[in-house]
Amino acid sequence: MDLINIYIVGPAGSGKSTLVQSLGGWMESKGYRVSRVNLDPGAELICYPVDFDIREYVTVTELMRREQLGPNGALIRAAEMVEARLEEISKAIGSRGGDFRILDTPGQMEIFLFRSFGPSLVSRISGRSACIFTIDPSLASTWLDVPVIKLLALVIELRLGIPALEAMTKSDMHRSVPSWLALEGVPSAQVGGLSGELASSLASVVGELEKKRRIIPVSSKTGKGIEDLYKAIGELFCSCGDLT
Ligand SMILES: Nc1nc2c(ncn2[C@@H]2O[C@H](COP(=O)(O)OP(=O)(O)O)[C@@H](O)[C@H]2O)c(=O)[nH]1
Ligand SMILES: [Mg+2]
Repeated sequence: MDLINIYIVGPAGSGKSTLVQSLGGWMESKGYRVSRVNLDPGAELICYPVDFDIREYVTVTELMRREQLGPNGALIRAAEMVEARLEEISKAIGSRGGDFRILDTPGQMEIFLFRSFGPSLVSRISGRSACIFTIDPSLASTWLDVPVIKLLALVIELRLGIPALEAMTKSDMHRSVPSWLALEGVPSAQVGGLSGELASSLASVVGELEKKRRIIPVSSKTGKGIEDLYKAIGELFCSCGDLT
């Protein structure tokens, strides 16, 4: 089986690092070899065993101290420093093998997506690649949020050039997935006001662009949904859904 890179991308606090830990642990329990990569120069504590750590090259804390920068300025500076050493860094990451390489991306997803950091790195690292977009339940509180989530997933695919799966994290914190999350369109009866009209128009445009993907609820705390996520990764690469 060719190595598969899985990039975990999502807003700060959406459960990326915890998912690296739970998904990696689950894969290992099934006998797969997994390497874990931290690409977040701003990470403080890391909850999983790291095989490659970007903080060996640059850390936000050190930049704040040395260059008298605030946290956002230091993060941008860190991204610039990574971009300048991309060749060396991607080679070092590429030397960490296994069946799966799970890559934890910076807390602030815009640093990874909208600068050259993410797209350039993804294009340099060997193996087949996919991305998991981690959606915090608080980002999905009404049906108006569906087109926003779907649009963000498309932006991720557009910027990184790899397929994205949508995972709603922390599913143990809500009793069931709201029915509108499986929505293929926004119910016209609910459309009202500027946001409603916009969401409805966006939903029809996004619906045409997006492959019919469901949002997969997962909990890193209980392990529920981790196997579904794994199967969805399999389906991206092989129509039978079996990675082997
Ligand atoms: N209840 C619950 N909390 C979670 C889960 N996943 C992550 N968290 C918590 O959410 C917070 C942010 O998680 P983290 O993985 O650091 O997010 P990141 O910034 O996206 O890497 C932490 O306090 C985690 O313990 C989950 O599945 N269930
Ligand atoms: Mg993190």
